[in-house]
Amino acid sequence: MKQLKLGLFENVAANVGGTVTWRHEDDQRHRFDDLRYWRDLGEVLEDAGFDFLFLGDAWGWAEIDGVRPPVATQESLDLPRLDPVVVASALLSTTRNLGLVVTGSVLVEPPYAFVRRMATLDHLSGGRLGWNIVTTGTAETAVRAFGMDMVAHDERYAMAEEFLEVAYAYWEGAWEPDALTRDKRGRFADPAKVHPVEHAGRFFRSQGYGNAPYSPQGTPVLFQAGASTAGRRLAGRHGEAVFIGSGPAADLRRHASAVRAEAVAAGRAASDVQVMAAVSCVVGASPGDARRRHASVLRCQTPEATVASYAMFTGIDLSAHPPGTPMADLRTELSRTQLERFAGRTVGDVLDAWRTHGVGAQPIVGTAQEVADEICALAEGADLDGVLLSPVLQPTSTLEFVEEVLPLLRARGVLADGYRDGETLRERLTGSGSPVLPRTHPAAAHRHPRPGASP
Ligand code: FMN
Repeated sequence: MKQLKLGLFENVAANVGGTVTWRHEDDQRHRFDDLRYWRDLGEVLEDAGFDFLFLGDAWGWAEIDGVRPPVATQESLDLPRLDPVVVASALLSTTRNLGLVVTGSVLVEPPYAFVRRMATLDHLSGGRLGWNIVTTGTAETAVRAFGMDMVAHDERYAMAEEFLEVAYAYWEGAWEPDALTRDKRGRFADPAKVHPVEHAGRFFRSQGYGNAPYSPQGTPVLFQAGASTAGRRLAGRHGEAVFIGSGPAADLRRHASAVRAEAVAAGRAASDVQVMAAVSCVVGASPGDARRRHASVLRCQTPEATVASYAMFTGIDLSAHPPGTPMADLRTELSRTQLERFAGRTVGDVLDAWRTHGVGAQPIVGTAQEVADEICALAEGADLDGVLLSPVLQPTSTLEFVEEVLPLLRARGVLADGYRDGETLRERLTGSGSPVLPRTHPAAAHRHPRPGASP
């Protein structure tokens, strides 16, 4: 069995992934705005040898037919939420090895400012930055806040393609890696190695010089999680670590090979994409103890919060449809994944499933041994390169995993014993031996001298 990469999924908010857990006595996410909470979590992850902390993000909020349901605020389903980039920066000085992966939307902000922010984090972290490219789950409300018109689902992916072109032009092409000489008796930078960027496309225009010089990884490690046809295409073309959500191993295996096939179709190697799935667990001293603990989490959910939470991701009010309605009858321009993953099921089934795990993975509930067995079976069955732990309760579930499950996975050789060789997140995650993207990646076409150009 492959040795798995390990990340942790979190959001800078009081709840994560569409379920309500902040009320639970063992949950600390209500401290999402407390620096100490984040630093403690970063230390736990670094000590345990996690490859990265992944901070999800969204800009929008829940609405049902244009009205924000009070339950969304009462239960903190969506807001308040803080900026993951700032939280990641706060962890730079308290971690040395942990990768920091931040979510950034291609929909609401033009590339130029975003590119500098990412490069800054990559410089200051010594090449530990990853970017989770999202077209934005809660697009319909987010665009209003930014004074924009709604962009349809597949158009958002076309925007993502173009956003990436602009970003690569600045990250890879604006400053050559050796442009800065910092020679006190000579020059600071070599003008021959600093290039203007010209981009005029359908969605973005940008002309100028890059603010930030070439960073340790050039382009941050590219994470992606889109599950629709357009999403998989983007993942296959650009993604280096791709999340394929959760579900039965056979479904995940199909999804994983579809993403790898997209990579090959784009001229990359199947192994250029690390395919990862989300896992969640509730660990108990016995199976009965684990079930009791899981029941205590489920008691925090209410039917109103479940309906509002599903609407937040899809814009669909499930309470307006009889429970027997096939999900295939419903449509969305928001997250298609959250509709398509329930193909063949009814509205009633989905309300039930959403109450137990929201957008995330159905938790594995059992003893540490059982959880380790299931993770191994899933990873092997789906041919995964890694897993993204989505803790049910924070930090309780993370600590349980670290103390009880991690040693079992290490003993089986499924997880590396500490950090892998390499200074940068890319080297550790991909094992490529290089901190920058390979020549087969579309970003590399923006480097100087341009491939095929005379020297
Ligand atoms: N979408 C976001 O807008 N923000 C996130 O932080 C985010 N994190 C995700 C993490 C994981 C593990 C997964 C599986 C998905 C995540 N998504 C997030 C959703 C995807 O980026 C994508 O928008 C969603 O799967 C819908 O895909 P589609 O538009 O291709 O249907």
